[in-house]
Order: sequence, then structure tokens, then C-alpha cells
Amino acid sequence: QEFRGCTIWFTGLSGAGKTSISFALEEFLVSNGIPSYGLDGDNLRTGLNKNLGFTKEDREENIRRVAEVAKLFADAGHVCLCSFVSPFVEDREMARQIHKSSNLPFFEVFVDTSLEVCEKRDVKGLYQKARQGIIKGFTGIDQKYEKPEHPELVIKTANASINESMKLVIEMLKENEII
Ligand code: GGZ
Repeated sequence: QEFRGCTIWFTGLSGAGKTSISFALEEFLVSNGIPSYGLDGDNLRTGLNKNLGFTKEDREENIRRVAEVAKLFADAGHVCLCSFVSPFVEDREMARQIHKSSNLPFFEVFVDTSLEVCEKRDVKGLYQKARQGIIKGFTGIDQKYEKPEHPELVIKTANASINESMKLVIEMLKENEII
């Protein structure tokens, strides 16, 4: 079986389902012999990016470093799954450009879950804290989220299972002859 390295960039609000879809996908790909690795806030912001917060400048630097790391994984033949809120169009464009300049395929996937649904889920209680003003600069509450204008894929998670969402990404990879 032939496959090419690439980066799949999941963007969306906190709690949209980016990491859940990415975990399921990583398991699917690896169990089918396709090397894959997931990057997210949990493994980047605790290490490489632990000096960064959530200001516009810090988010930009977060995305820049993540994109450079993702590029290396993709170049090594992995399907690199990046799950970051990445709320700003220009930062996501930078991530795309970093891949383009090395001729590596880059797919932007908008995990389109409304603020209402994310806030209702509030898995980590962060929205409540943001509403109370305990967390400042929270995306969707007191910092903006700029929706992607031309993403390669949009996933509406409100009525879809993780498995159904994952299948949409797999279809995209097949159509683009990645897998
Ligand atoms: C947004 C925040 C914030 C603020 C902490 N704004 O659901 P989570 O918890 O696990 O995902 C969110 C994560 C966002 O980190 P990213 O590296 O993805 O952000 S960015 O791409 O914008 O650099 C959330 C938690 O960290 N979190 N504070 N103020 N999300």
C-alpha cells in the first residue's frame, strides 16, 4: 500500500471535537499500517510551547512552531494530525504556507461546532470559567474565532458520531490519493 506524508489541520472552538476525531483517525491509520501522529495543546503546550499563553502573539507563535513540527512529520512520511483552536485566518495561512513551501500536502478541516453546543458540552468547565471572568481571552467568549473561508473539509459534529466524522476525513485522504 502506498501513502504520502501530509498534514491535516483541524481548527475549531474548544470542545468542538478536534482531538476526539484526530485520536480516532490516528488509531484507524496506524492499525492500517499508515504512520500517523497527533499533535495538540496537550502534548505541545506542556513541552515545546510551554512558555506560550493565549494572546494573539502567543497563539501565532504556537501555530508557527506546531506547523514547523508537523512539516517534519509529513516530510518523514507521516499523516500528521494537528488539533488546535487556531482561531486566526492569518496563522492558519502561515501553517499552510510552511507546508506549501516544502511541497507537502496540507488539508484544513473546519470542525464546525457552534459555540452553543461547545458551551453546553463544557467538558473541562472552561466556558463557565470564561463566563465568570476567571479565564480571560477565551476563544468564542472574549476573543474571536475567524471561520475558515476555504477549508478542504467542513465537519458538522452536532449530529454526527466521531466515527462518521472520521470517515469524512478518510474519504478526503482517499480522494487526494494520500491513502
Ligand atoms: C482557548 C484555551 C484558552 C483560551 C486554555 N482560549 O478544550 P481544550 O482547552 O483542551 O482546548 C483549548 C486549548 C487551546 O489551545 P490551542 O493550542 O489549541 O490554542 S491556539 O491554537 O489558539 O494557540 C482549551 C485550552 O487550551 N484553553 N485557555 N484562552 N482555549
